[in-house]
Amino acid sequence: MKKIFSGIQPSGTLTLGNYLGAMRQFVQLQEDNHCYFCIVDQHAITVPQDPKQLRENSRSLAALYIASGLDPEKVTLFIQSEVPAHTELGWMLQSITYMGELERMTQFKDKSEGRDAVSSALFTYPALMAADILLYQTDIVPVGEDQTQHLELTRTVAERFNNRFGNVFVIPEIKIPEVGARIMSLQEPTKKMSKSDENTKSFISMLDTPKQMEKKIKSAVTDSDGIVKFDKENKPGVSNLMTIYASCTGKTLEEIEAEFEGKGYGDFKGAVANAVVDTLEPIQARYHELINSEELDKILNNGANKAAHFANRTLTKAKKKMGILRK
Ligand code: ATP
Ligand code: LTN
Repeated sequence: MKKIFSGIQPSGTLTLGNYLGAMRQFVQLQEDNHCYFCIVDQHAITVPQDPKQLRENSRSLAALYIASGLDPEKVTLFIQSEVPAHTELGWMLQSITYMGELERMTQFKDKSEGRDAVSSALFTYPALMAADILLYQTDIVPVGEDQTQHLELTRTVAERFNNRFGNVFVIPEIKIPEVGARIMSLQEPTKKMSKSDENTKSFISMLDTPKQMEKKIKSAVTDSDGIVKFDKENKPGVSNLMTIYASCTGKTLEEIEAEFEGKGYGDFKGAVANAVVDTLEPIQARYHELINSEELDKILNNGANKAAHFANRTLTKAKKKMGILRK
């Protein structure tokens, strides 16, 4: 069995992008792998968060993981801050990660742009992400395409540690879905759909009502051609809606082009909206059953205990090699 690790930030309600790019892969992987899925609240606080909202978002994210089909008997689901090994190893890895490497991270550049005060944690964020992954001797990290650069850095840092201090870490591989690895904003289709976007019309939240979803898709930016054709360069808006439709229905891009030949964007958008609602509605129903249940707390407590047990073993090995344990 392979080890799988992935994390999602509780920085808002998950979007359709998070679901199609990341979460949906998790559900498939749980069947024949050892899976660890984490709510990375310490990554979320690298930009300002309202404390009450953050607590709610973490709980809501846990409920969404389960509602999307993760079986708590099969996977270990936990909150990052409840397993202190993450920040401990994160600090150790910061000491072998270089400023130049962190300066090249595009997520840091995007998130720091235009802010007056940028936290030092936002800058060192990738070292904590590397710790998340490496603590579990992870073989595969399922993520959306935007995380490729962070994964490369994780591999570099793991190799550097192993070479300098002796073999401790498995070098992980990235896994990106074939369709849906990068869902774009509905309002600016050259930018990725993001849950922390100020313009709520730019994303579909996994908890939007069917009416809201329909409204957002109907007002998605397209072009004036009126032709449903996949062309990312010249028709980014239509291509994004086609990707969403393909991901939700399993149809190929060619099948979609044929289906809407001679029809306008009105029909097309209506079909996309129906497909999205059909995908998210069953998840929402399970979510509402779970969100206030004690079962959710039990799952998270159990998850943190299981994760800590495994993580501490790797942490101790790494500390010994680095010379920061007395014996
Ligand atoms: P934020 O907007 O707060 O930065 P985010 O939604 O971009 O958050 P995360 O919560 O950290 O990012 O992402 C969780 C997972 O969802 C990651 O694997 C990421 O690659 C994936 N993901 C995020 N946005 C998209 C998207 N637009 N399309 C596909 N996958 C995505
Ligand atoms: N950096 C990721 C979130 C994240 C993550 C991880 C993903 C933190 N730790 C470990 C995979 C594995 C993001 O911004 N989407």
